[in-house]
Amino acid sequence: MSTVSANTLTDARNQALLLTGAAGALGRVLRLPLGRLCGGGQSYAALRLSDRAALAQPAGPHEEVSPCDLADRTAMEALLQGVAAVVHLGGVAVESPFEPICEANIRGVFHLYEAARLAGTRRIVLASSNHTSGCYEQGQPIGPADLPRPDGYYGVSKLFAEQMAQLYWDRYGIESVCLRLGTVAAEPQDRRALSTWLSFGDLERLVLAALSAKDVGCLTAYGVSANPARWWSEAGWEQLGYRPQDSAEAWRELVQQLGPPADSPMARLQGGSFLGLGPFERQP
Ligand code: 15L
Repeated sequence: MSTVSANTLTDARNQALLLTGAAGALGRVLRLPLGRLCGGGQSYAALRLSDRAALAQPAGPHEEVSPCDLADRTAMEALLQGVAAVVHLGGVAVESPFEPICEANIRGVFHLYEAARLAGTRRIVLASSNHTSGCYEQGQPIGPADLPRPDGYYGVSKLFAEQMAQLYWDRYGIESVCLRLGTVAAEPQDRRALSTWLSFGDLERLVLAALSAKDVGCLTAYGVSANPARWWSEAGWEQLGYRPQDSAEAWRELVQQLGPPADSPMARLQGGSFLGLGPFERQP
């Protein structure tokens, strides 16, 4: 597949970096660091912020606010115009009934990749999730090459997104980095998070690495801090240049007793509390 030429790199400086889900918890963390890549001769001309919900802060210098519903194909095509790269955080972020997941995470990702293809967007950094493999036992080491074992519709939708990323790389040369994020939070809150925690600082390092690494093609990596108790492999980190700097271990004494009862699937399986959600459909 083609690599980015010097010409197209020049073009990126006249184009926008798009952040979807900008009003959400992760969007609020990433807005500032992504903004530093934009304007004043930086990598991109502007940071385009998009969400269905209103943003807490109005647009600053080199920021554009473009509200958009992922389920609206026409609006998505307009949103991607002039966009060189995307950090896609938008969509449903928790286990939910199928219909809203279908609209935002399945139809929405189709709209995103189609709009990116039409606009000539070159790279998408996708917030995938550890819930693609949430039915593995806690403690079992796994990596992106292992068989997916989603723990719900949300996990399935993230696997759909990862496969769309592969398809649009293989067929159309759009690069993607699919980040199977762990528990992004200011601090670990329970025993599971001693393994799954991704600090805000490491999230920032990971996303910036995923945007700037050369020739990634289509790459999937887990997103987790340097927790000694983590279950997920480092596969892909070297290629991205991601080196986590934080560790959940400092919170062990405080949180190791916190969590669901030991005999429940929520304590046994990697997906944690998501295993306690659903089925949402009619009972037999
Ligand atoms: C996720 O993918 C979710 O978006 C987030 O709400 C957390 O539940 C996180 O995973 C996690 O597994 O802790």
